[in-house]
Amino acid sequence: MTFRLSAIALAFTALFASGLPTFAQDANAGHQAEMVVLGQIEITDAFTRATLPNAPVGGGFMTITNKGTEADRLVSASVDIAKQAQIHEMALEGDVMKMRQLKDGLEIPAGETVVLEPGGFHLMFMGLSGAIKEGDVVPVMLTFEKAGTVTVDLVAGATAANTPAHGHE
Ligand SMILES: [Cu+2]
Repeated sequence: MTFRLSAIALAFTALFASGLPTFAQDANAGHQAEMVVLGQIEITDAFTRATLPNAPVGGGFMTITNKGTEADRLVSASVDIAKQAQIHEMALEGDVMKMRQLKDGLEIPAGETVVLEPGGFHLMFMGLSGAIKEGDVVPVMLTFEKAGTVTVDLVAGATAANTPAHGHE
């Protein structure tokens, strides 16, 4: 499949490209990501990616499961290393990959699992104060509408630009 991408979309794609199924495991190698439990919410496989020097943005990824019988919603996130953390989705519109902020947050339906991953839902750290280096641990504070607030450590894996060719060309 060929995607037509603008230069900006291409830069984001480099950061969030999918097609790296082993990445989450690699990111957590030697630092087994613990499950974070907050009420009925369970968070696993949290990771970020190293950024190139002077990169303006970084990404946050994780798996969120709602064990409860009522829907909850991830309404906001914050990190110390960036001016703000936004909740984004990335999706194909036609054959163009677009990303947009979810201003109302991200619903976690009752009894379901929502995955934040490269190429899909993600946290986006806007205005990084410095590069994220591989192996860094980036604490991110997440606020859910019902479950409340919790801090999750994101382990930084390699930057996408350093990984071997993947499925976007
Ligand atoms: Cu984004």
